[in-house]
Amino acid sequence: MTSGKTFRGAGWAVTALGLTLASVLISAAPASAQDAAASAPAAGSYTPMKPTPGVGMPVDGGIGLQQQYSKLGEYAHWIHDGVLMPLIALICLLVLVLLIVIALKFNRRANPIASKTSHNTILEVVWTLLPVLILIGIAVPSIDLIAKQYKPAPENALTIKITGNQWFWTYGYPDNGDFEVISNMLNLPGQPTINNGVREVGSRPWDGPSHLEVDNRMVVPAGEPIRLQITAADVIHSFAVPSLWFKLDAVPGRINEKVLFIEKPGVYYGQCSELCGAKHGYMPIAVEALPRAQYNAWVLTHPGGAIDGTKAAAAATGPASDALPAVATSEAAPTESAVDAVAEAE
Ligand SMILES: [Cu+2]
Repeated sequence: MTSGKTFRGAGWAVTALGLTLASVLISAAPASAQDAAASAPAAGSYTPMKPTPGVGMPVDGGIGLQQQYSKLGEYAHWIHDGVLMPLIALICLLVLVLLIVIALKFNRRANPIASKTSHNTILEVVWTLLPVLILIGIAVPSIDLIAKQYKPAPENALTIKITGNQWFWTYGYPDNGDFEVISNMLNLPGQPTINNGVREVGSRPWDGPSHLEVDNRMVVPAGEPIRLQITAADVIHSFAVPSLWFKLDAVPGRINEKVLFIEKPGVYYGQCSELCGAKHGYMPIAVEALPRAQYNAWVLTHPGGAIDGTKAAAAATGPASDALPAVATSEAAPTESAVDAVAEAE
């Protein structure tokens, strides 16, 4: 009994000494280091989002533009469907009616003696003015759209650097610790391998359509302007996502810049749209827009990933493998609750 008590007493003494030492060390540490420790973000987590069928992707039998998920896209969609198509349809109908009237009323049998009229002032004024007015009606919203498309991003916008390569995309995040994501098309079951070492489409619950889904998506925050800077490493490619009204050429030795604004979270698919070689048809684009908090968590899953200059504790000490940063996450089998959470978020 006595020895037990002594042992326990010694234990307390050691604990107390340890606590004292720790408090001395903490109080001796510089204040900034303490602040950094307190505000250091926890290690990130990420389960890829399951795309909604028909959203941000082509649909079977679709003939119009894809449903738009950006303000600019909605405006352009309205110009196309609300202004241009009705005008073209009306002009075509008018020409068709005139052709039918002429064919029936002024043929040799119905109208044996041809008119010798060569001038009609009112008619000439009308057929000159009417096309001018139509063209002005088209030019006003068109020029407005062009101006809006080239409006630069606000100063504090997140910058993402996109590089086209033969035949994959890389996405750099200079504002978030300058890590890079390499994005390859998933292989197609039962068909020749397109990308060695990349899994097959359909092997994960969040996989989207074949030919469009990739191993590592370009993840972005939704509801805020993003500055996309686009270039290429070898030949000219083109970064195009139809449902986000976004298409910009990726030219070697040159940086093209354009603002991307995605209204709501989701997965949006596109393809390289500049003939760039043998596997041009196999370098799709998958953009995953997440709420800011989830985007931040995704950033922190990457070694070197940082939010506002603060690196994640786990990520900073993680393996120094920048080549395929998201592989570990995407290869891990998702827990049931994680999949449910993604499903609920939709
Ligand atoms: Cu390409």
